[in-house]
Amino acid sequence: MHNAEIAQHFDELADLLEIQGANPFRVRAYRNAARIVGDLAEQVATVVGDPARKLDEIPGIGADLAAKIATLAQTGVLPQLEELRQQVPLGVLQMTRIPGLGPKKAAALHKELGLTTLEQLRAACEAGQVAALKGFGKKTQQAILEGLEQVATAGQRLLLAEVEPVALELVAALREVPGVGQVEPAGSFRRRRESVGDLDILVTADNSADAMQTLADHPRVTQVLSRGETKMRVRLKIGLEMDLRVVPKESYGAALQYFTGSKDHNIVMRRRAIERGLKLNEYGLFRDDQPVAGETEAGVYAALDLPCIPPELREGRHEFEWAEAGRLPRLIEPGDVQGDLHMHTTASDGAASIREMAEAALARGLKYIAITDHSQRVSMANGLDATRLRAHWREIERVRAEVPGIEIWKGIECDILEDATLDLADDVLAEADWVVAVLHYGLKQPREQIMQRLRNAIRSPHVDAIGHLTGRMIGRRPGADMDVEAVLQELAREGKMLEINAHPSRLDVDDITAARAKELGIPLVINTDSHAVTGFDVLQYGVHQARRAGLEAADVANTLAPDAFRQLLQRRRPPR
Ligand code: DGT
Ligand code: CA
Ligand code: CA
Repeated sequence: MHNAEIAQHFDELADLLEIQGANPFRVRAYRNAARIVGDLAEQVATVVGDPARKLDEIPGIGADLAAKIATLAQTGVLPQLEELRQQVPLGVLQMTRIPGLGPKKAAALHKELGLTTLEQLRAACEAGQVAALKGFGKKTQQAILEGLEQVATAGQRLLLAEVEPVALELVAALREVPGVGQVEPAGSFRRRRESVGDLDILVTADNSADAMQTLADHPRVTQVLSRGETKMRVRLKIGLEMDLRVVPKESYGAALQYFTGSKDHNIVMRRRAIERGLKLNEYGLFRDDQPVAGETEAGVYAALDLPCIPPELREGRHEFEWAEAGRLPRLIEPGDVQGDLHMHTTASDGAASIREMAEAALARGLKYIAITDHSQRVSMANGLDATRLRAHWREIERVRAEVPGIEIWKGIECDILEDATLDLADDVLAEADWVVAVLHYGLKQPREQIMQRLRNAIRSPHVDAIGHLTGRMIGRRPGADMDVEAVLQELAREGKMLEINAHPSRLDVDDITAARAKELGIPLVINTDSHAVTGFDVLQYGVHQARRAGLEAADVANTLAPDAFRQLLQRRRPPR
């Protein structure tokens, strides 16, 4: 069982417990467990199977959690979860997936109105029963109706990071099949979109039967939905469907190009072919039925007078215009990043000490980090008040001597409060090396209030950057309502930086906003928001998002060496 699946089990456990009104600390413990396991690079199931290893050696995993993980990995089930599933109707759990409807509200709907399915919920909304409930009202009822619509049409997209381990495993299995040549994931997965609607894998083989049989028999596959000569569709255990396409070697490049998409990108490709008297399809590029290109993807692009456009840019946005002008960006790569400016320690809700985080960052080749624990408002995460923060910073100064080779900056993730003030006083913030300001609470405030909060934060002389701007959770919760363009204008005017939070369920800001920020000359910073030493692994997802935005290393401030970054920061800071 993969980490992502184990994490899903713990998340469901937390949801179900919360619906039942369990102790919030217990609920939180499982949410943390889900995050810790989900963030791990190493597969915990492997550790379970290794007699020389112990699960509770992994930071953040205690004895109780270790036992549960072992049970899950060995038996595939968690008895406690099975029991809770019996007690809470599935429909009530599904209600918690509706944007704006958390476990508490879902529990109320169940308890007060006896609702057990989404259908019943819709009917109750339409009958006005939900609006009449205490704590709901007309607005909430309308929001639920819209949310129901969203859930129905959204299908089941999974996060890229959830799909990735399974995709790589399937690719590896297919590569083992005799007679199979190339194996490559295509579609949104290859374009590194933040979520994947279905997985597309392409293989070359003279004979498709063995590859198809391997997939049909694979433990990650639950059901074969259809099977033809060259195409097979299966359902994966993680709850996603997958297309396997088998193509001959001479069509590989054309097929890879075609099935990588996006559709919008391919429309332009086909038009370019027609303009040149050619025909482009998944079999190749043809002139009067004679192949002109098709074996390699680069060959297809070259025949259409284009450089091979990186998959992350193939969204039919600016990539052709850039390619035509010879201005395709040299996209940033994970190895370009030298610093990480958003992370937590045991001082707030992280699992590792300052020293452990610094050593882990150093081991990954980083040259500087900012420790940014939570500020006091986030009491659930043990946020720091001025006194604790100053003590924490003194501790950072002490640890600096213990971990040479990496700069450790005194930072803070400072909440922008609901009343648009900052969570810590100016004299405290003034002592920080790095302040990242964020919205955590009141994300549903009206747009004007959200804008007021952001404007105040950006205008504070002590704030260096805005972190996870919108507060969205991909597929689970929309971000705060804001005028993104006005926020960017404000950032540009005030000379502040903007974070691309690399956590796979945040990826905030998204690619479109990051691209616009680049146009406005706003320096971006890609941060992992690590809560454990393994949290650094998500950096790649932030880099993918940056690549989709067309960013080069020069657009991302934390690709700078420590001195250069510090200078940039000083230059941009207003006199205090
Ligand atoms: P997804 O699965 O929603 O995350 O997004 P994609 O881009 O992987 O979309 P998918 O799986 O429907 O199709 C894979 C690629 O196949 C798509 O990016 C472009 C290519 N394609 C080209 N023409 C068509 C078409 O007419 N229909 C479909 N379904 N795909 C097409
Ligand atoms: Ca797809
Ligand atoms: Ca597909």
